Amino acid sequence: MSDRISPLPFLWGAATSAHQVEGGNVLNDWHDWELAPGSGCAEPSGSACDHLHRYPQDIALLADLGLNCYRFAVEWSRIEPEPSTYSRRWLDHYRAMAECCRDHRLLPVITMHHFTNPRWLARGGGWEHRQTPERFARFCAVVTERLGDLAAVAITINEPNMPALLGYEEGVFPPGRRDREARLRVTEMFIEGHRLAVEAIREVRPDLPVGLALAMAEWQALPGGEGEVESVRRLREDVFLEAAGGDDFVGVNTYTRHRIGPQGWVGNEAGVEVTAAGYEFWPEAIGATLRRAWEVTGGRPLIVTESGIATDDDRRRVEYIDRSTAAMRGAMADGVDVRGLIHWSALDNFEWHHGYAQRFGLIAVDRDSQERTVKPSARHFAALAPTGAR
Ligand code: IFM
Repeated sequence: MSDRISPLPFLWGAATSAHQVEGGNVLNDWHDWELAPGSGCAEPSGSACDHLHRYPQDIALLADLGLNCYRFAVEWSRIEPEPSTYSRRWLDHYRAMAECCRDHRLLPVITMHHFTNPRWLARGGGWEHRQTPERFARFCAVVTERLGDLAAVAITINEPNMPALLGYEEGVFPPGRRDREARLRVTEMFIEGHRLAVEAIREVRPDLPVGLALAMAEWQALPGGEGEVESVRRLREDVFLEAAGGDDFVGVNTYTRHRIGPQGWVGNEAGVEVTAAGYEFWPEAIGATLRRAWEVTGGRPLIVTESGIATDDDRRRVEYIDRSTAAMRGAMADGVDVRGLIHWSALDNFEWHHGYAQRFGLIAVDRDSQERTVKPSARHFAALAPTGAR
């Protein structure tokens, strides 16, 4: 298999996704979901971080910190507002973002799909429709044709396991279904969409490293919970890791651990600190998830494509960064092939159905003025970059 990833330096950067930061993103299923009565969304995304207009400033801030990459997503619904009609204006916009990264010596890590779907696609059956994987691959080809020459890394689908679970079985993401069979079908469709997208991207740019980013947790079995861990992990993670075997890398998104007993998840452990996202402060999950991804994929190169913490106490973010970085380095010392660490998130942003209350950013964003303030944790994270990363 060709080694497309080794020419890159060790990636050290920060991430966002289109819908969470751009603002005015009104052509997709998430916009409709935010406004739907009974969806359970805390608030609409609205103008988000106005990154649509302020990306030059944001990219400059990340570059000034000394990071070497910026992971951002293109918004499918802007680029393909009607089936097979591709918007030159929006392709140019994302090309300009990638150019801006390059001008600032940041490598663009580009995500093709981060949770949102064009409205027309969602209304026509979304990821249950048999043509969706193919349509998605075509979209990826169009994006790669327009800006693939500037991209350093392409991520096909961010966390396909999350919309499958939260949108089709737990009903808190669009389309709000509670149907396990639908989740199983959609899981297969996401895997197919990823596979076709890898082929489509490689056809346009054969040397561009491409993979998916998976939401992973450290799963700990309590006595009697071993079988349950296997079964939960199978559908949530392993099927996707197995499907990623031929990719250039596997992206690991990792935040916390879950303890599992014979009846399933047992909740947070008393006495363990809980983050503003409601789960345990458990930075060491990064080591466990990297080892697991390494084992299941038979040793594919890995990139931590997301890791971070929701907190209003930036000192807790500093500790999270120190401990998670140490855990990642521990896995590397044991031979796990890790090629980068991308912090979630660059900016305080829209945290889906939870709204703006959970702040994951290295850079604070004032919700009224849109003023940016670099947090001490941002400088702390940047200072940990391996020598030669820039
Ligand atoms: O904000 C999300 C992101 O969109 C996907 N991964 C987890 C993050 C924090 O919850």
